[in-house]
Amino acid sequence: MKRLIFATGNVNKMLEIKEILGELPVEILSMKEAGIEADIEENGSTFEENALIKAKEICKLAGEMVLADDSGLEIDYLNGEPGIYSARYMGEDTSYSIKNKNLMDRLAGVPDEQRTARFVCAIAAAFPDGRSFVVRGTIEGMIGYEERGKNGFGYDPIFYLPEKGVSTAELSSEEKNSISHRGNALRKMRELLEHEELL
Ligand code: ITT
Repeated sequence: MKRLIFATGNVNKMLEIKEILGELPVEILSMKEAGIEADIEENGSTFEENALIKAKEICKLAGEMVLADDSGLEIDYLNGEPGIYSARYMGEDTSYSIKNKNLMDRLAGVPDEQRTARFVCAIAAAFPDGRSFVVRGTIEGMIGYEERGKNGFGYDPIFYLPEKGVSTAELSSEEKNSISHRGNALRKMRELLEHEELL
């Protein structure tokens, strides 16, 4: 079976990725499982650039097909913050309960219609022959007034889906994957790879 290395150090992302790409006829490995250790500087200015940087650098080290995810939360009232800095917002080691509370504090008094936000996910693929591809998936929602739910990770407890009346941390992993930014981007990437006969 072909191998596919996913260039992420985020275990929660990796769980979602394995669930979504699970039925593909490839063996999906995390960097750790592939025995690759690297700390890549994400110095691009868009999600797409950062995903491509991660995929290409790990592809050079691995010598085989690599996929990478760069994702984050864009809050319209905060001009798109934390955006590509979502993991680094308030420091990588700061807990998400503190980050989530801080974002809700910055939106104190802001009415529902101005609390719009989206999760964005760029997925890049890089091949040893130099070819690369990148796709984007999004999910629209709003920032809530309290943390709700224990599933998911990161900013999920404050990201609400108004039409469902729940946060993405209240969804099961199947429900989240079927509508999420990462699910949407991974399904696009899967179609692209199948169409290009790269799997
Ligand atoms: P890798 O670079 O190793 O993949 P990372 O966690 O540093 O891991 P990113 O740079 O892509 O990944 O940052 C993504 C951050 O955006 C992530 O740490 C969360 O804070 C947030 N995020 C992305 N997808 C999310 C999701 O589905 N639910 C909640 N928060 C999410």
